Amino acid sequence: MIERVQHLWQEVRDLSLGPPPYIDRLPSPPTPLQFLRLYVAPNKPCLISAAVPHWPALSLWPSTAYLRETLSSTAVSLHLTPTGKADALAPHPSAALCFASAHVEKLPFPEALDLVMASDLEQTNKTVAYLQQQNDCFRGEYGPLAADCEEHVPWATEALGCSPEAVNLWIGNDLSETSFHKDHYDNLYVVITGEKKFLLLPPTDVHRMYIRDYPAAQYIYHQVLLLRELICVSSQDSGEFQLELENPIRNVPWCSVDPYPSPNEKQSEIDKFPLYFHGPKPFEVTVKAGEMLYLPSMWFHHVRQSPDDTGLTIAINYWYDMQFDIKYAYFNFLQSIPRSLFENRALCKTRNVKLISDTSFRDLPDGSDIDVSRDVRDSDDEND
Ligand SMILES: O=C(O)CCC(=O)C(=O)O
Repeated sequence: MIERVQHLWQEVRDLSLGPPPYIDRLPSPPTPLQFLRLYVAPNKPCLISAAVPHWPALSLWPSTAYLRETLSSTAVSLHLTPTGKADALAPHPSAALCFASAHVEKLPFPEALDLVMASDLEQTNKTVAYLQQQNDCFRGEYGPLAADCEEHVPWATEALGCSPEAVNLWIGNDLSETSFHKDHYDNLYVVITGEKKFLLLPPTDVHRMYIRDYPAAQYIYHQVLLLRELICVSSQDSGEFQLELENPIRNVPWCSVDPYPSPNEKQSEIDKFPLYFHGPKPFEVTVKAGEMLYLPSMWFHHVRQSPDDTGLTIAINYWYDMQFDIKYAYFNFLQSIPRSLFENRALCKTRNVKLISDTSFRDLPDGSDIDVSRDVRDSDDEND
């Protein structure tokens, strides 16, 4: 069985995706037809370079003064954690690992931004703040910024035949990280300032994510009122986080793999998750200011970020409802094959996993006149 599943991982790379870590790079937005044919239908990611040159956000948002003034009387949702990892696995005293969500606090934007910028993992009161809320927050909480971007991505809306279900804003810094997961949306992700680094695995690689059930928990931040003082007095004893399991217990199926384990945990993580660490490399892409990533539905993604000169990374993304079509049915079938059927053999076999074809570039389909190149800029060996 493992051989057949490995063959599947490889065949999608050979036939359609190309060799990791590269994805296609387009110099400018595709036409709706090109987008549909070359990327949506094959469920294949791409990076678009000059994606939104006309957006005022590109010149306005790198100024925190502009953001503070425009949102001076707006309340926004701030996610707080002691680690920078929300919606991620965390150790809990009464359960080995749980699925931990952030403490969410609604604050006036200028105070919330101060807390993002004051995020610190070095001090005794470790607190990381990330401005995000995946509930269409851009069109809700951030309404005063609406004129700085477009309401939708016109060529994507035409190709996909619907308007975005949600538009979300993300303001953070390098301390915030998003763990491996997948979404039931076609995602058009635009970075406005700073950079985002995505690791991507196609849905065919589902067994390599070691999805397991974890009990849901939430960080509770005590003495929240003192958060405001944290901005001014950084050494203030400002409270602490507790991780509370939901009662009654609710299990969340979540990816178990951390692709960047600490040096002293690296070997044990490799031993626990050999299908990930010994299988084909993930696709890697760094999305820079003004660029847009098309992240197809059901692709597993892990996200890290690095800030601009002001210390912030700002991004906006458009979630379009996915089609629950034959690909979804195939995915469910594949996922229903228990990993235990091949896991033990995989321990020894996967060390030899290698792509059959090592071609670095494949021809585009006949008749395509789209200007596309493989994105070689971001390859590195971090995941070796
Ligand atoms: O930017 C991030 O931190 C996460 C983005 C993400 O997971 C998404 O757009 O689905």
